[in-house]
Amino acid sequence: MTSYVYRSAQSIFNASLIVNSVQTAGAFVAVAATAATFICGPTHAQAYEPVISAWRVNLTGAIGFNNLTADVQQVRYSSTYVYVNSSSVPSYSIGPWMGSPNTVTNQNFSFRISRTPVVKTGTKTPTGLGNIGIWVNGVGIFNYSDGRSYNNRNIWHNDAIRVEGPSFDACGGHPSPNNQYHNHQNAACMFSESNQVHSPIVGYAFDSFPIYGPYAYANADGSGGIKKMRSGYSLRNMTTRTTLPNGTVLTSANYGPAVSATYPLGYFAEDYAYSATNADLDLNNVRYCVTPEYPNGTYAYFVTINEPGSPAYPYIVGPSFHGVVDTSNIGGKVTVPTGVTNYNPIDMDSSGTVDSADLGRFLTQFGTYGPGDFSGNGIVDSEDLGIMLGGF
Ligand SMILES: [Ca+2]
Ligand SMILES: [Ca+2]
Repeated sequence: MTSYVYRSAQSIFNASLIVNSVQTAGAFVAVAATAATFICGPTHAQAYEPVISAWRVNLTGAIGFNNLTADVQQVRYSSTYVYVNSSSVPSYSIGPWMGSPNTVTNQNFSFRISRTPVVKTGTKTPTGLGNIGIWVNGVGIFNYSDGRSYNNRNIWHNDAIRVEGPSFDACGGHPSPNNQYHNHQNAACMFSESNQVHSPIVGYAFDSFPIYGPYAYANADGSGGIKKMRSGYSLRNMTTRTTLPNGTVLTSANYGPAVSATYPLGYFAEDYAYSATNADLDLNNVRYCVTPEYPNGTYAYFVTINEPGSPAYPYIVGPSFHGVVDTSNIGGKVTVPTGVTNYNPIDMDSSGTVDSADLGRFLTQFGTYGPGDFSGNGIVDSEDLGIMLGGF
């Protein structure tokens, strides 16, 4: 049986040398699927943990905006951390950014994500300015804020989606003053959303908990089909800004502007109030639940939307982190220690070689989104098969 598998894989490999059209690659899948059915017995090697395999490593030399190297350049891991190097430039087309004087440059980021995230007890840590996490393609995630507040009093905080929204491109991103491309909301071009299947892991926050796209299992135990995760926040019913969402009555010096065409409801984060009624997620856009990648359950953030193209506050992560934040990620220049192991996305079962067992895992993802999307176009397809076969 083993030798049969070997020959099957070898014949697929040989065939790949002869033809490489997409149409023919489709035929490969049929052949490869046949091969996969002959793989017998359990594979002893384990799939990578999602925190290692979720990243979109650039295996094709893909370039993004201004010919900059795109996506994640390298993923390495130790027993405690996963280290991610990226440019913060996606491989999909970005821009223009109306009215923005900034451009996009390679940020040469180095971040680390813990393999064992820890829940923060007591008062949670607010998400700050700058990166609060990273998408799986290495692009930085910012929180709801644009860093400004009404009259600089740090009471009524501008909502970046409302205030900076005109400078966002069609992918919901724009560059910061230091020319870092980032999103305050769903990275709409990173993959195709489907309301029929559980969304993939789209990033990790700097407390090392995963971030999922908008659609998840209806119930936290994995039952009930698929539904869009509902934020608990909604706009407050008010015409003046004299109280905070928790009911605190402000002194007049700390009033915000009355609701108007210039300052419509939603202009400030404090225009929203949280209610657990009908919400799927907690104050920080988190719930503990079963996901495809974490069948035993995990705390997870969800990108929240009203509908595609319409983000819902608090959008991604926050206003505070659920877990203990790794402050070493501030600035994005984490030093990678010696003795770390390089992650090879094609060796899907982490056995050390690319072989038929990897092909079997790959085929289970075909036509979906997952770690087998080596090309980074959002779907596991024949191009990815070619990349895998090239590594045999
Ligand atoms: Ca392998
Ligand atoms: Ca692909």
